[in-house]
Amino acid sequence: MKKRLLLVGFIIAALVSTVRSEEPQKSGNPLFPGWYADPEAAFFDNHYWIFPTASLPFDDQTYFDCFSSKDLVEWTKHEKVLTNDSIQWAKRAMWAPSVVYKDGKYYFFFGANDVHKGEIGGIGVAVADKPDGPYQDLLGKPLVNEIVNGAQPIDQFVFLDDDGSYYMYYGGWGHCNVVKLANDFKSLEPFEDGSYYREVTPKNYVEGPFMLKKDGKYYFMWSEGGWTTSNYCVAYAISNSPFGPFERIGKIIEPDPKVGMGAGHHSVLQSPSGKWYAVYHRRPLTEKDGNSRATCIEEMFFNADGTIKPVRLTFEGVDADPVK
Ligand code: FUB
Repeated sequence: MKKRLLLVGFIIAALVSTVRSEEPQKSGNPLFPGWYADPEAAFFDNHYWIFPTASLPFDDQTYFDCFSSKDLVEWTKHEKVLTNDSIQWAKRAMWAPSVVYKDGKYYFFFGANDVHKGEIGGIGVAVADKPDGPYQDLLGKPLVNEIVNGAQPIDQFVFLDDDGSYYMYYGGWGHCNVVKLANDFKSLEPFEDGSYYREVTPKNYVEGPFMLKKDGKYYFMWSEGGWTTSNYCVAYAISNSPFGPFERIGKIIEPDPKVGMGAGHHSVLQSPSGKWYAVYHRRPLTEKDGNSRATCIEEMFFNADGTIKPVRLTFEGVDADPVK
């Protein structure tokens, strides 16, 4: 009898472990430990990458860490890939990376100094040979220092259009501008009408712009609400042009009082397998401090008419999506 019970127990344990090993591995949320905000997701060198803000008091935000993964589940931390030791004019508040690969180099755009009128700061650009740096200042000064159309020069996102044009969307304080980048990223290029800055601010825009082109349409996304509050969220528009107009369709990332609050400042990534992911930060329900922001990921889905389904906030995150 005892032997039979042992045998049954053994069979059940074997079955449970088989079922478990067939369950897909999940990323979990947050994706990695530590307070990290404004995550920019990218795919470089056959790895997934996330470049976030170190979510600390402004005076302590003098460096960037980044993270890489082969499957969205296991993440490797790369420490201090860019620090203000190599950006002489950046003193504090280094925020919200946007990183692009071009002609064998990686270009790391960032905001610094929480700049106000008459001060030095704004959007800078650094360059490296590898995604994990070390990055060095490209210009020795900000690329955009001035406040134009009321937009604080922060939260830049660099977008490559199909015709080879690099556009940079940026702006805090409720205003968003788009500029065209010169081929070497060392200056701005004028638009056809001779202007350098076009305001493209959609309704309710606060900061954190992101652009995605899919099926010939321009999907423009941004954050609304206050980043230290619980109502922070992401909304979007679809346009036929990179310059808009961007008619607000609705929210796609919202806080969930059962999962996390202050969910915003996101980016979107399509994996080699074709899945779409929204990478964003949120404040765990246990936290009150504005800087307690953690980087999370969810799968993102489009409706048949091209609109985006609201993203569901989860603790499980996404299934493993391995790259070779
Ligand atoms: O992380 C610093 C600032 O918080 C960003 O620039 C804003 O978008 C907000 O997320």
